Amino acid sequence: MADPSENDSSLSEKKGTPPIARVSAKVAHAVKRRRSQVRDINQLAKAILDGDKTALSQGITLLESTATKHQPQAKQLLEACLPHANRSLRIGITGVPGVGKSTFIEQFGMLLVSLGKKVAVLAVDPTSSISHGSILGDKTRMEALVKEPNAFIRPSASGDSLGGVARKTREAIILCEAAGFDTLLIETVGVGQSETAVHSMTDFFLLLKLAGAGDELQGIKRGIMEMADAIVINKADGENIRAAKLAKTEFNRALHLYPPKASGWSPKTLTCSALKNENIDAVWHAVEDYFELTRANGYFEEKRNEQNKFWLLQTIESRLKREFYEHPSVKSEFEKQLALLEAGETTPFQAAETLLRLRNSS
Ligand SMILES: Nc1nc2c(ncn2[C@@H]2O[C@H](COP(=O)(O)OP(=O)(O)OP(=O)(O)O)[C@@H](O)[C@H]2O)c(=O)[nH]1
Ligand SMILES: [Mg+2]
Repeated sequence: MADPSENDSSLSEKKGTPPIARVSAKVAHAVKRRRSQVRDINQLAKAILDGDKTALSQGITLLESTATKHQPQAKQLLEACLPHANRSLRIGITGVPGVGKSTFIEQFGMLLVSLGKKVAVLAVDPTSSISHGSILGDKTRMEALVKEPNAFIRPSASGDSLGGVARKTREAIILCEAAGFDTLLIETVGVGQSETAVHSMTDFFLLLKLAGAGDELQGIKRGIMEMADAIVINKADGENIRAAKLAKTEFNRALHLYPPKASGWSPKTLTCSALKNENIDAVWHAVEDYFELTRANGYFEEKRNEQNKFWLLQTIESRLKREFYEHPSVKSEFEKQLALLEAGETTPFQAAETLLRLRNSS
């Protein structure tokens, strides 16, 4: 006979009806909790699909959570939103600090909203774990956009690695699309590898530049020039107009030296003034032309497929890595192997082999 306390559960409360199965109170509690979580997540997903911005924020916060207990919920939310994703134009915007990204996004976003678009602004900023997200402080610089019902602005996820931050932004894209945002602006500051990460999750890559004193091409990373679908020289106003025009010519010339892009698109060079709200529409027209071309020639889909493949591999790699380092046997053996290595009693390869075998053995 089982311990009567085992029946002390909500599933066997009813007198007269025999319990279908004996369920311990602990298990019943866990089942109940899971059910309520499932319901909550379903509700959250539904609110997101209804375009509720508060729910969208909550959803992204859940995705960003590093707590183990949130992982299944985050996964469930993503799965609920995934069938409704993939429907937006994703535009990456990069440029060095001070180039005018926030000012530009404010104007560009407002233009898009006026054209009937629903605009979401996200960021990949590997430095944001220290500064708590540049967009957050920036919300003052996006005063009008912040107030727009058809705009959503989210500061960068924090994280200890660019890969982690980028993955979270990538997942936030899915939620924004499910919430009906059809134009996504993904900002990153031009440092480190973050441009590559943003490039791997966007359809169009826009590089904001400043006109200098004839040294426009100096200090610009070749890889970034190659990624750019448009180079926009900002702050083309006042005394700066002439220099901006010169810079435009110079960039244009430089771009012609690169081999043709797989997209069939020739990158455009433009000037604008985000501050004065001048020529912002020309930038949008270039983006529109790009989408028209790449949708017609199939490159749009091709690139998305490539990106999906990339993210599949990235996800597998990061999961395998985490599981490996969190494996109890690996954890306990790791320090020992390090000590052996330092003492010259093993080689890096041998130590790796030992640790990897531990992971496989269970
Ligand atoms: N003259 C002029 N100033 C501009 C223009 N766009 C931005 N600015 C000014 O440049 C400064 C930096 O602009 P931000 O929009 O904050 O630049 P950012 O690229 O977002 O900078 P970080 O967030 O630090 O990376 C601000 O003082 C803006 O007012 C422009 O088109 N013309
Ligand atoms: Mg900014």
